[in-house]
Amino acid sequence: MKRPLTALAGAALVAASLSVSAPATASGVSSDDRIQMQDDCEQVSFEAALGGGACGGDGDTTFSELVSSLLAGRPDGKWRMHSDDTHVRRGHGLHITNTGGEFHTFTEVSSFGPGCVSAINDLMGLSGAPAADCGAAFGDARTALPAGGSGTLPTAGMSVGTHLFECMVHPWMTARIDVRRR
Ligand SMILES: [Cu+2]
Repeated sequence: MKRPLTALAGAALVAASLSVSAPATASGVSSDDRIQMQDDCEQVSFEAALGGGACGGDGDTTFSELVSSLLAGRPDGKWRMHSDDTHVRRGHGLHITNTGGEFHTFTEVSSFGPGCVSAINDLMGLSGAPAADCGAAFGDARTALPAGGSGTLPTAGMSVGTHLFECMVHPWMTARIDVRRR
């Protein structure tokens, strides 16, 4: 477990550094469609494995339980993108809130694939290039969010049709959003 833990700690450091520049809360426009990035990290075990700041939530799933779920090929479903509605009217914003305890991203990808944390990819048996550019994904303050963070992704420039989004830390956290003309 040495190598995965080390790489995961690296991801936690990325998260910690990003939390310094946490984005401002969105304007709260009521027409925005809302998406929650959720997890269930248990703080003591996650921070023992990954370092302080890795889990700011009050979840119940221990670090080893999460790792076991990945190794078993059944990634824990409490790490997920939750949306009340999977379509958005073009022009409305996608209001994204990280209600979990870990750092997550809501990154558009052309197809679902590996994330940016090689240890997690390895645990899941994912190989190949990340599904999105990692620097851009982690650098987008609208969608790369520490625990409690929120941001708004505008849809005015998006094409009508289905768009795929993925957390570039936890690649099983995915969403399909249907952008509609009206
Ligand atoms: Cu995530």
